[in-house]
Amino acid sequence: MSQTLTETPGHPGNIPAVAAPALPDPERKGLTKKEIAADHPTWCPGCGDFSVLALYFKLIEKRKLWHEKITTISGIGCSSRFPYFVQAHGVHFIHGRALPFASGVSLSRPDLHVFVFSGDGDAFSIGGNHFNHTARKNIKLTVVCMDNWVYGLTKKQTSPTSPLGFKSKTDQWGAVDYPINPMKQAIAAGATFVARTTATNPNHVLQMMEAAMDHDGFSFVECLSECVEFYEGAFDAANPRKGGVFKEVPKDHDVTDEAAAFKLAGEPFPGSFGVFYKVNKPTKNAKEAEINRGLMEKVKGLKDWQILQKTFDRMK
Ligand SMILES: Cc1ncc(C[n+]2csc(CCOP(=O)(O)OP(=O)(O)O)c2C)c(N)n1
Ligand code: SF4
Ligand SMILES: [Mg+2]
Repeated sequence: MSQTLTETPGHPGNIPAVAAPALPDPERKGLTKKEIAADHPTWCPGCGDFSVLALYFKLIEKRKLWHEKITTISGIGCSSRFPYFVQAHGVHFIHGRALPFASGVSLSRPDLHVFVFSGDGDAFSIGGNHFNHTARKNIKLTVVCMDNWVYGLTKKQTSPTSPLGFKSKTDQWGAVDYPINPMKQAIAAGATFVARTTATNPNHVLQMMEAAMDHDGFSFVECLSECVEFYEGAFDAANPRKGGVFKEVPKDHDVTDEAAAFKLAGEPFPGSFGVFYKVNKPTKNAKEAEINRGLMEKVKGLKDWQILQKTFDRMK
């Protein structure tokens, strides 16, 4: 992966990062899978989501993310059941609204790793607006979209990523609406880290989640995750065990080149897997922290009630 990171024109580069990831403490043991697993997942046997959960546990184990340093947030959907199965802080929030909640957590707690697990419907249908705005604000958090090209939880409706012609309960004669391309959507919205993986390649999923977590900004990972119940075989063409092809992003791809990333995103299915786009840009977290530092400087030495009094005095 090319790592020629650039500063985006027009953005000052002097705003310090505020993200303070948990540092491994040699005195403290990392969590075991038994300690991280909260409940038995209620997904259908064979669902791709199992793999993503197992790899999240692996990531937590590998990076020694203790309970109090991670938060797992989701909306509603089969994929969004995720936080139930993780023994750490987490929220199974409203359908499509995981990102506003996660933004609040990220902005107020820079010491936490904030992960959002969503489905294609949750992220790009009802939550599409939030997706665009969270991305453009470059809020530090990681979104893993478990894309199965269908609404699984509600038993087979067309989703915004369902391909043309897909027969579902809402499109009995086949889908007629052009699908969203999550990778193009993320790049266009302003995400500063955009990657693609598939649940059938565990090492790659872990690699992408780890790289996303380490990115200081809004990171997005599209993870193909098969719904064996309502869209069986959807991703066979990307699975070498089913006669498909798993092709990694070319070694010479420049991850800072937006046009090149767009080109990769436009490849016909199964396309490429890996990091398509990654640039460094000041986060909203850093910018707000800077404003707060300036304001705190102005009221230095004052007690809380005196700060409040000043506010009331200004209103006179
Ligand atoms: C406000 C609201 N609207 C609609 C629903 C019904 N609903 C629940 S999950 C879902 C779609 C799930 O699809 P997706 O996000 O792709 O997740 P999957 O189940 O496929 O993992 C819908 C429409 C809801 N729970 N709340
Ligand atoms: S309905 Fe589909 S997405 Fe939901 S648990 Fe079953 S296989 Fe997974
Ligand atoms: Mg879905």
